Amino acid sequence: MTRLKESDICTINNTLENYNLELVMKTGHTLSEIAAHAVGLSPHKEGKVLNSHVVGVIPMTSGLGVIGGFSETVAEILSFLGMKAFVTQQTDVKGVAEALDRNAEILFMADDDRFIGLHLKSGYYSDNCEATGKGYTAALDFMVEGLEEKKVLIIGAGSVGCAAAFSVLQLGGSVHIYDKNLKVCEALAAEVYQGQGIRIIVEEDLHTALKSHRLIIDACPAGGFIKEEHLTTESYIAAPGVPLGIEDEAIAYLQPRLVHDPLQLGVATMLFDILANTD
Ligand code: 2YJ
Repeated sequence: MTRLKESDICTINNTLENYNLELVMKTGHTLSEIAAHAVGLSPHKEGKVLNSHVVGVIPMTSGLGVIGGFSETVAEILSFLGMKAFVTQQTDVKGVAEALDRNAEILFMADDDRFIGLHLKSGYYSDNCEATGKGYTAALDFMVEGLEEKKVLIIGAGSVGCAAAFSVLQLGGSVHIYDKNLKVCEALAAEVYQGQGIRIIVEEDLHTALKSHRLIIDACPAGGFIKEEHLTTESYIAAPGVPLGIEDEAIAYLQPRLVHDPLQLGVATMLFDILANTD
């Protein structure tokens, strides 16, 4: 899993409004609407669950430690979505206690392996990888006016890619998946077949797969492997992977049909996942 760097997230705070407008231009929907759709709420119903909650974001020092601006950026995204969000002064367990003392109803916290949002009263929690997979699938669904009966190439069969695969299936699309580790693709295909009786296609050659798909979810941490030769005016890419998997020369060409950010859509979907599953 990619560890975000300060440079990946340092501009988010000042660009949330612009990013929201960019999403509206590309998908027809706001950040809130995409996140709501990701968790199964119909478009424009997001206001129904969007009551302002007190959310504490707690910096975690374990492992590789605090990422400069990470907690602050998560809190900014949550505030942008209407929450009363704050970052605790204290870190780790002291930070949890501080958040409780300050009447937080929801906690957000991340170490090197997991990033969760926890609703204290119900015990319900949302995982960032799962939410990110759902959020980007919802963005792609809006970009192409529905994934039903459309085939989607998912690159990367980690937690984000697998969550995206289940979401694509739920929206009626068919899944083609590529991962340099063939075994993880085969494990996902077996799980889907056992659970749903649906066959997903495991792609064995990345170049061939890229050439033959127009709808792509790039959920892998490799940069720059999608080239202009793989793209047409019909290409749409939802790219949660950091760094972006598209080479610099191809980004301008694809820009109107590309959704990519390091944190916003994942955090927004975590929040809506919590709001949709708790009172
Ligand atoms: O509290 C802090 O500042 C740090 N402990 C944050 C660590 C953030 N975690 C990561 O970057 C993980 N690799 C997970 C990121 C998930 C983004 N999709």
